[in-house]
Amino acid sequence: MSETRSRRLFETASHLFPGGVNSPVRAFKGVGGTPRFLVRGEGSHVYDADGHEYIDYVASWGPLILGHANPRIVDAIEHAAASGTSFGAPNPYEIELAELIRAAMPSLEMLRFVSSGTEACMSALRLARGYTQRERIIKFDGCYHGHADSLLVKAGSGALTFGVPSSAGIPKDLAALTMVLPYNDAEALRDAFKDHGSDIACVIAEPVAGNMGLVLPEPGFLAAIVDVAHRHGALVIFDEVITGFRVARGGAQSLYGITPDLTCLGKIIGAGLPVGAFGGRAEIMRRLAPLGDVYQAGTLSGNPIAMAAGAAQLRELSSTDAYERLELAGATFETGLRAAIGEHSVHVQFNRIGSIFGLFFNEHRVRDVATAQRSDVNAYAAFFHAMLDRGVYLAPSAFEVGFLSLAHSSADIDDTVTAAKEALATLPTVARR
Ligand code: KE4
Repeated sequence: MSETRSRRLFETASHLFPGGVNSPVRAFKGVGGTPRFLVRGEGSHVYDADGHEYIDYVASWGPLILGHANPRIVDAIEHAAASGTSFGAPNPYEIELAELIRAAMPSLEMLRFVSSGTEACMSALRLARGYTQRERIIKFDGCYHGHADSLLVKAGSGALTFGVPSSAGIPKDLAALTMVLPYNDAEALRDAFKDHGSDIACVIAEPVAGNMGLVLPEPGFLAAIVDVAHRHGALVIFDEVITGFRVARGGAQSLYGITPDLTCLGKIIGAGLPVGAFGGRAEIMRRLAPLGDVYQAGTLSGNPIAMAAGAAQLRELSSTDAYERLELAGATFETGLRAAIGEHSVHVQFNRIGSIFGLFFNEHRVRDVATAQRSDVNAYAAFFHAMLDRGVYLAPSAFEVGFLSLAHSSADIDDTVTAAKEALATLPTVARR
């Protein structure tokens, strides 16, 4: 498959942007090869600069749950843009989107819009620290909450020691305030609170982990987070940037029946435009400026076009059977993929929740980042390219997830399964059963 124009564009981009990209994962470093420069999306398909067509399972990393260029969303954007692109002032669109969010996720008694998931998580963290007047935080290894300094931290030497920076440029004293524990390890969480409970402001968690591949919470884990944190006066922040309006209309908190104190959102609520949000109990949110003493602000927060796009998307999702259709698509996809995997003697862990799926080339069940990292990333890379060559665009990293949308047809799924059967057969370490 020729990638001439993508290659030329990547060459030019590499002189303009570090790594030729504006977000690292897009550079294909995890899978090798030339990133495809995409020029158009329509429904479940995307088209690259060389004219190749792909069935898209990246979906802009989650926002496009209705598919690309959905007519209702394009109309909403065009209509809002015709009245101006930004006011830097309150506008009715903010209210419309906020009410749609709150109707689906009532734990967000009050919320604040920002322009990315990073901003949402960074701001929620500051609010939790301000509200509790404590400085330590807990996150889980393998969970990603955007690139704020306190969250780009990895586990220190011992399981319960304090974090160390996982990026250059982060003050080690700041990183040391972040404790990083294994996901799905309630015992480690209890131990951390036993040792430092009175200093811990919050626990932030992806209620379903989507940044180490797809890792589901084990029974009792999410409830344990809330139980232990609250017993020590700490807040619980659910980072639902991926799961919000994805795994259910009310997000993972509704699916699992667990209510956090604060929730971070992004992706789907912006329908592909830059939107994040954080919200929760009103008494906590009222600590935010201009009411309270925790400062947070943003020039383009509540941007009218982004708000209109997000509201259009959430209105479409509020139709009665949207999540039933997403579950049906996910189940059909899973049946097909498992059949393809079953035809070969290859160790693949296929995980799915609703319209999110993950593939680990791994003999064992994956329950945390340690087990995830034992996956065969070379096998994933070979599979990725074999699928790309057959017109299927998966995440260019073994530690991301895939997304189905309401635009994916049964023909898309059939074609993907056919491609997977052929792709698996090309992997050097795989034999046909
Ligand atoms: P953004 O700042 O990228 O909008 O959101 C950060 C974020 C926060 N929380 C969760 C659970 C997230 O998954 C993300 C961002 N997700 C990645 C991919 N898994 C975005 C892709 C990228 O970094 O380019």
